[in-house]
Amino acid sequence: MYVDMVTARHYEERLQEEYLEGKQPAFDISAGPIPGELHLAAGHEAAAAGVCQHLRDDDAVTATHRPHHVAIAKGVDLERMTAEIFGRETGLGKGKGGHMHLFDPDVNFACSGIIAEGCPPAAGAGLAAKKRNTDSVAVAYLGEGAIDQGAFLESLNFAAVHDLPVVFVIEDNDWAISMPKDRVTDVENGAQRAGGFDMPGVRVDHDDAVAIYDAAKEAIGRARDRNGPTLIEVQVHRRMGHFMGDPESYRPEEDQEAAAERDSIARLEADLQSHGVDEETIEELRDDAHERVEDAIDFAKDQPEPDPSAAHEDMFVNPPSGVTDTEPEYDLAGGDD
Ligand SMILES: Cc1ncc(C[n+]2csc(CCOP(=O)(O)OP(=O)(O)O)c2C)c(N)n1
Ligand SMILES: [Mg+2]
Repeated sequence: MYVDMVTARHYEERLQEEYLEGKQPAFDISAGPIPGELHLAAGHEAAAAGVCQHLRDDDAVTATHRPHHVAIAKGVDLERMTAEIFGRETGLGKGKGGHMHLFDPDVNFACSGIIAEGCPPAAGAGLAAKKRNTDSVAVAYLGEGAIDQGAFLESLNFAAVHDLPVVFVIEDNDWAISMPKDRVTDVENGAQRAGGFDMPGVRVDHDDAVAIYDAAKEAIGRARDRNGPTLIEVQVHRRMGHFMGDPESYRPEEDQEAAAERDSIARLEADLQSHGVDEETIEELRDDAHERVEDAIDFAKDQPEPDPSAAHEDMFVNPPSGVTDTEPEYDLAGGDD
């Protein structure tokens, strides 16, 4: 868990630096080595590491618009993921999806820029596992800002009614862009939503990786044993802006300071030390993680950009005529249309 967490933290800090290159002084979102929006997840690492530790490659995970920590913990190929974020041809989506649309079929990982969008596909993956009679499970991540979305509530219902092996994980960072949680919902915590669907709902109040690990162990075990879905809410902290370039003028300074103080990585380090892991070992793990991140960034920067002529490739199964010269791979309709 520690390795996943320090990898993810260093990754976000390095992307923050890379992203700003060329975008200033006037903020130009398309300039620099990382084009487009960028949502960083520093402060969310424990929610990824504690849950994904229990998962196998055949288990499915759908993450949010803030996906890197979860992708890292799920074992997504870091070099191809970074190439995707840098918009390069060898990226997971040939450089055309960007940081919010990372797909790695080798480890069954996907994410989306549409909030709560990962919930229905996770329920679908759970249904597929059930129909195929395997013991794989699916995990859907969402933010606390998405707990009133229809896609989430319908997926909870579907998973409950069909007893699907799905775990829903709400990352509660108190903010949905500039909107504080208590202005959009009256429930004290998102895990209460579970009651309406007669499924277990658990809240972990601190971004304590070990507590999250324990809660996830039970929920994922329940799903694997075919005992139905669980909803977990985890308190995390947004250490950075909603997206890169967010001036956070809406956010009280104390809130920012509190997020910086409650550091799940420092907490886990202290835990490791109290269990006899020495500082030298911790440093080694951290250095190796940092090196892996640097290698992935170097790799990405070396990769070619996609040829503009590829812009329309891979968009349609059966491209309308004139959209692309490439022959359709499939003929699902079995006819001309
Ligand atoms: C369906 C939908 N509505 C609105 C948006 C715009 N949007 C992007 S992120 C966001 C807030 C998300 O907050 P939360 O779910 O708490 O996740 P966080 O950003 O805090 O991780 C919104 C409203 C969107 N992407 N999708
Ligand atoms: Mg939020």
